[in-house]
Amino acid sequence: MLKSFTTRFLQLALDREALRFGNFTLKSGRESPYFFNAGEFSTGAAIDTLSRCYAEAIVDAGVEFDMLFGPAYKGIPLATAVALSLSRDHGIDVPFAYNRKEAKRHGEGGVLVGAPLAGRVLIVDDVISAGTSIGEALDIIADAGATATGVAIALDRQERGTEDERSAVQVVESRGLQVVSIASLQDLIDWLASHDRPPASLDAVIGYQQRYGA
Ligand code: OMP
Repeated sequence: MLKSFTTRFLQLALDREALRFGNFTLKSGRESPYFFNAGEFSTGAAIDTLSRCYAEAIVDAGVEFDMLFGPAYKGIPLATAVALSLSRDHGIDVPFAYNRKEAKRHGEGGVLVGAPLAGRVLIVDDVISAGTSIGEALDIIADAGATATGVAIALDRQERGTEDERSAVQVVESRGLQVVSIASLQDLIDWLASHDRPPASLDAVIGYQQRYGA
């Protein structure tokens, strides 16, 4: 049974064309029949619904954290909006921070913006495929002397790492971090299959899961 935040998120992703079907080359070099682009949640209403789904998934998972961190670039609006939703909808008011990709040499300087990184940090990002992006965020948090406690993502593509049989999420979990996702590839497949007329792309997505799924 899919959770309400999962189906609301998948419907929104489809409506906004944040979820597309076709032929896409991923960061890992794999050819994928689907692609998730969190940059398409680019209206007030869309980011409102999306951040509510993140906040519900985080609360549902019971993950414990002291603050949020949004890795540049896509994690920045996500962490900001999720902090807002956690406070407004769940009474959980936590600080948030994010990084710059280029260190600033004037003014306040540095690569970190927002609250000081401290305590248990929950990373908010868009998607995990093979897991390279998340490693950079873990390094930033460790360098600041804080502890990464988990990662909240919209979509877990549930793919094997390029050098590992386990999924990237499983590798992250083996490092002691809790991973919270609004939806997984399996959720996407189940949800598409539950439609009266499943899209033709469903077969290609299942084929991709068989080939690269963890
Ligand atoms: P990994 O670093 O391999 O986990 O891939 C995560 C990154 O891949 C994301 O931060 C995106 O830059 C990109 N990506 C998507 O945004 N959506 C997808 O559906 C797939 C990818 C990807 O290239 O794997």
